[in-house]
Amino acid sequence: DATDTETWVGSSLCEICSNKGIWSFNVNPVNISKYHAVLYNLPVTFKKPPEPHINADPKHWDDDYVRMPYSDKSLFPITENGVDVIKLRWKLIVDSLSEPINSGRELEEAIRKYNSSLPELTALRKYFDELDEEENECFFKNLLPKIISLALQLPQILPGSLPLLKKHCNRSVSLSQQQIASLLANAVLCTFPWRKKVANAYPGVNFVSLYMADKRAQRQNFYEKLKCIFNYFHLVTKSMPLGVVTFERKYIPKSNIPRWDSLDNYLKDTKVHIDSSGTIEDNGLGFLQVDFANKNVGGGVLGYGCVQEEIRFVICPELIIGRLFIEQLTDLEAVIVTGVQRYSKYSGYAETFAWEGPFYDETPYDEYGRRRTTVCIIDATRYNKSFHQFYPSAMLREVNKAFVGFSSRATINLAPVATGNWGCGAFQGSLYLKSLLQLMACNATGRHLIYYTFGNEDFKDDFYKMYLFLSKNNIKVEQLWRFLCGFSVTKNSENNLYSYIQQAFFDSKKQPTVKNFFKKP
Ligand code: AR6
Repeated sequence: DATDTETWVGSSLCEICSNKGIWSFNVNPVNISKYHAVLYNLPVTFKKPPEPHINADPKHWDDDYVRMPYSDKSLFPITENGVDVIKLRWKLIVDSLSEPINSGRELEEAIRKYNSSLPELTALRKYFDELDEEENECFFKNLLPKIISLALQLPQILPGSLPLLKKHCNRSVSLSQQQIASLLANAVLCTFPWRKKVANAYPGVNFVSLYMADKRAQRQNFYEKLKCIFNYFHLVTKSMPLGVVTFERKYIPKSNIPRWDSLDNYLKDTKVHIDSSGTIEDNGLGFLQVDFANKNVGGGVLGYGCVQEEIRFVICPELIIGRLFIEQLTDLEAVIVTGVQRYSKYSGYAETFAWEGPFYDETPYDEYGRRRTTVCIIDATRYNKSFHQFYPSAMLREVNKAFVGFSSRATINLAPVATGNWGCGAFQGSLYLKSLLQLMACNATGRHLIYYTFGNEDFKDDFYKMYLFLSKNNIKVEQLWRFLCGFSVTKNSENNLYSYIQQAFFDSKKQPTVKNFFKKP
């Protein structure tokens, strides 16, 4: 246990990492297959950005692949000299972005030339209005031309077919950081073709929704997000990162998920480290870092949100590109992203969030050329009425979701999970419940649990006391699950969950079990 001055309780990080060091954990390999599209040529050498992979029959306008803005099937109607004509949209994009652009207003005009019926891009204009002359000059003379050039090189940088990661399909995509940068440059310039209504299951990546924000109160968040994004482009256009990133969609059908009411693992076999200071991204180096996600990955990153997920996505903008090809998550699905880099420092949270300058990420690379940063995207459920989350079906949904996110094909030497108050902020879930469900999922997947309570000292102590109680009494997962289901019937306040579990355990010792009670003599 830690000394009095420490902010953590439980096992030390050294103990959890078995003293082998945090960079020793198993990683998922990059092996080209039907299920893993690798869009660059192997191996990654770090001498220059990986060469793009060219498909024999590239798909750039297809229902199973991302529709590329440069596809010759992408057409756009315009009126030229009073006549309606259909133009190649990519040509319009190239022409429009090749004209001089010196202000937010001109940038907006340029974007309008290849996007019909756009709303007013108020936030974008105001952002530049509020910068001083020197900052504006620096952006329009220096950075914007580089972003445009990166965007317009997309046909050369990413000539391959980029598959959509669709619902209920276990599939991975690996892209070079340069390919992601070029895609993101296109997203910032809003060049991606708009999808038909049926395809709304993809979150979407064009930045329009960020630019059009007009709620004054929240505009500050937009400015800070834009600073993070422009800082990313500043860094990557100065020195292009040479690594790669893998996005893996995971779906585990119910039949392959343990039955929680018969899982007889001891909870004490899972080690916990609970810290009231620190954050997942600052302190979770080498661990499986949970993103408190929305089923539309990235949540409100290109809109009004500015909590854990949105902040993570703007400081690590490579995550944002997932919105282009990751279909909305369903209950038994998660996404694992390996290799993203962090580019920005920040302070504050939600309305006080502020960009604090560039961040130089020194996370080492794995043998496949990815930073050893793994993000586990799992979306909790939003609850409007607290007691809804204690329905067994609701608890099952959450514990299964965490199980899908934490599970791995590897069985030994798995990184611990770095998580915290998942689903307990914007989504209003109960800390007491979600911590136990995450503990169960860690136990079932063979990972230890590192939990950041985000400043909550009382909860750090409460959760640890509960953990000690479960450990000392040799309580198994199945038993805990039954106590949780028992609690749901009492309709008790969530604050009483831990004391209820203790009482239920003592009662189970005293009384004959329900099964015996009903046995005929
Ligand atoms: N590290 C550790 N803990 C954190 C961190 C961090 N960096 N940031 C926040 N917390 P929330 P949710 C704690 O509300 O409830 C987004 O819009 C802090 O105590 O982001 O699952 C998504 O897109 C915070 O209150 O997650 C979804 O739409 C708590 O974690 C929705 O929010 C929960 O953070 C998800 O909401």
